[in-house]
Order: sequence, then C-alpha cells, then structure tokens
Amino acid sequence: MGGLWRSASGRRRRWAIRLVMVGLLCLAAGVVTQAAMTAPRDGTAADVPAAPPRDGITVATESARYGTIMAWYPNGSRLYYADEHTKYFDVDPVRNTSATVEYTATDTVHTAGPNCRTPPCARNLVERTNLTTGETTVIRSRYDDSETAAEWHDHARVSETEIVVADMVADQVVLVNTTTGLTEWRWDAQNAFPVTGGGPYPGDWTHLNDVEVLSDGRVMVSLRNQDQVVFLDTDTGVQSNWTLGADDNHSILHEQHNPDYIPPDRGGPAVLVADSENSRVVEYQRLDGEWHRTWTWSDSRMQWPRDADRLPGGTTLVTDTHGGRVLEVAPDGSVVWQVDLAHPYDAERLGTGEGSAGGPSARLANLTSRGSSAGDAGDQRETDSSAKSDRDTVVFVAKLLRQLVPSRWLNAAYYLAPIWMGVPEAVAVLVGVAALGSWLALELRWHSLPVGLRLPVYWTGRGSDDEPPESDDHCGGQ
Ligand SMILES: [Ca+2]
Ligand SMILES: [Ca+2]
Ligand SMILES: [Ca+2]
Repeated sequence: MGGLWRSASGRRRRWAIRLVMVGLLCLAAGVVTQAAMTAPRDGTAADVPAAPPRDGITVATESARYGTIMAWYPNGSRLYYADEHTKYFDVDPVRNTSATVEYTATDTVHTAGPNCRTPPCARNLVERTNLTTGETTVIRSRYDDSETAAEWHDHARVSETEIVVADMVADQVVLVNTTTGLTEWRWDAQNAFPVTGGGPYPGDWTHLNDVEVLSDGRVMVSLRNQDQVVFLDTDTGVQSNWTLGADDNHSILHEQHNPDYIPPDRGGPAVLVADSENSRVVEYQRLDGEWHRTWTWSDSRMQWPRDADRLPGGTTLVTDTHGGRVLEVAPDGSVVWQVDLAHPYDAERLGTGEGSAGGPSARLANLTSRGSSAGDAGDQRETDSSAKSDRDTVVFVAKLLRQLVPSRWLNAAYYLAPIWMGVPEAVAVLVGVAALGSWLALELRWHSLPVGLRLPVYWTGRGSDDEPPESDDHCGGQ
C-alpha cells in the first residue's frame, strides 16, 4: 500500500515538473518569437521605423549586423537611407549646410572566402552626402590589409581641404590634405603608450575610435582599449595631466566611445562620453586640475551606449547600441524622444552643431543624474501589453544576469547574436535551453534509459523499466 502511494506521489511530482518545464519553454519561446517578429529590421529603406516628431532632422548610423545611415524629417518620416557600405560610423553635420553630412564607413573586402586571406581586406572611407538629394562624394579612401580592427570610426573636418582621421588600423591620428592626399601631421599612440597595455598588439591594441579638434587648437583622442581620453598639444604631444581615465580603472571609464569636449564658455571644461562597458553615459567636469564626474545617466534597458551629444536646450541625444535605440534625455532625466534601431552607432541632430558643439555642461544646465537601479521607468520598449508581463519577468532575470556576467562577455555575445537578440531574449534562450536540458535529463533518469548523462557517456547495463530510488541522484552527478 505504502509503495503504491509513493508511486502515485512520484508520478504526480513528475507531471508537476513536466508542467513547469513546459511553462518555462513557452515563456522563453514567447519572448523570442515576439522579439523576432517585432524587431526593427532596417534591411531596406522601407524598414526604417518612423520616429516621433522632434525639432530638427535626426541622423543615425549603424555598424555591424546591418550597416546603414538614415535620417528623419522633424515630423518623424524618413528623409534618407543608404546601406552601400558594410558599416557606418561617426557622422557629422557639414557647416553652413542644412542637410549635408560627412561620415566614416568601412567596406569589408573578402577576396578569398569568409576570412580575408588575400589582401586587401577592408576599404575605409570618408564620404559626404547631401541627405536631400542623395548626392554622395568620396572625400578620402584607403585599403587596408588587415581584417581585425581595420576600420576608421571617426574623422573631423579641420578646414575646407583638411580632415583628421582616427586611424584605428595604425593606432594613429592623421591630419590629411584631402586635395593632395598628403599627410600634414601625425600622432602615433606608440609615442605615449606601451604596447603591453590596452588590447592585444598588433590586432586591436588601442581601438582608437574618436578624434576631435578643440577650439583652443588641441586634439582630443579616445583610446578605447586603454580606457582613456587624451588631450594632445599638436607640438608636444600628450598633456598627461589632462588625461581622463586610466587603463583598466573601470570606475572612471570602461572602453568608452565618442567623447565630446564642452569648453569653459559653455560651462566646461567638461567631457561628455558614452561609458560603453559600464552601460552608462557620463560627464566629467574639470575642477582644480582634476576630473570629477558631474552627471550619469542609465536605465534598465541601456546596454553598450556609444554616443552622447549635449544639445543646446540641455537635452542629451544618446545611442544605446545593444539597448537597440536612439533616445533623447531631458534635463530632469526623463526620456523625451526615442526610436528603436537594431544596432545604432552615432546620432546627430542637425542644426544643433556637431556632437555637443551647441550644448551646455551638465553643471551649467543643472542636469539630473539617473542610475540603473531596479524599478526605474526607463524601459519603454515593452509597449505590447500581450507580451509585457512575460518580458518584465525576463527583464528582471536579465538584470540578475548582468550582475553575474562581465559586461565585455555580454556585449561580445550581443554583437554576434541575431538582430532581434537583446538582453531579455538572451536570458529567454538561456532559460529555454536549461529547461529543455534538465527535462531531458530527468526523463532519462525516470525511465532508467541505458544512456546516462555522465561525461563521458557511459553504458549502465540496466535497460529495465525499474524506477530508481528517489534519493538516487545519478543525473549528471558522479
Ligand atoms: Ca566626427
Ligand atoms: Ca558625441
Ligand atoms: Ca553624435
């Protein structure tokens, strides 16, 4: 009698476990299906999402997954779209024009299979496009024989005939005459940094991803893999007492993108920067010869931001790459404008100056900081009520995952993942796989199948329908 009762109880327990597993699989499948069906695709011009209305034309670029450049009219409809290049990076408005931009882009040139074995491997470009007419001119281009980090992520215009290029391939900043093609000035990161620091040399040592010529004549450079923004005197090189950040001191900056300098006449000296691997945008103010963090913004969705521009009214235009959006943050920290994009790199609001060129410092504008504490109202993507509760649950798990998995690993996984894969979707896939694996293991154990889950796979030799004792923990154990 006791044996029969235990047997019935065991069956009920099994069915309860099966129901839980089915529930977990349905939850995971629901999250993934919903994301795959509603993800921004922008594989063609028709897929560019409409943006909410906002004063001024907004331009955005995307790199990886899809390489695109697109622009919206102030009413939110599409003004421009192009995807001729593999990747598009930093975009700048051209002075004295209303809708003309310059940008850097990279074409991956695969001449021998999926990996480049026969150079050239990459073609880097600076181009100028009239967004209204679509007329595009190549300002400068160069082939490179490497495939790893063989990209130009930024350039800045110095005069009608001169640009500086952030040459990530050579770990150099180069001032080039665009008429003659001749190099007029060059700064090499090896002048000031050991090749033992930063990323692996020579593959992706500095990841030199941003350059800006300041109004006082200095040059500001972002060395992503050194976690530093450096200031160059064009005669003497690095002004080391101005350096923001330190290699591997991730409390200040962690593999940043797109620093913008705000000069004293707009409340600086300050640097507004996308602190990418810390999943936040930050501003540092220079006070008494030292940098002090005066503003921070993040929310539960933000993951690997790569641009922040302070606009004249004190709002901040942000690209949140793995959060999948371009957004505008008001001085009080609320999100006042947002458009979903698959993989944005840089955004510009035309008519406001290049980057943060028209905006005040956070200190001058008295901006409100915002952290990434649980329960904030930042995640505005979950607007589909049918999927909202499922996604809320997974977002909660996602936050937990962020605490456990180093951001670099997480961001590397997102970089390679399908276009619809965000934080919640990644968690859903992990939960689904874990549930399926556990369920299979349990069924094998319950049915005493001859194949166990020990590694290496072994032969039990039992092959009967006998149920093992409840306490017999063979599943995956030793
Ligand atoms: Ca630029
Ligand atoms: Ca910027
Ligand atoms: Ca920008």
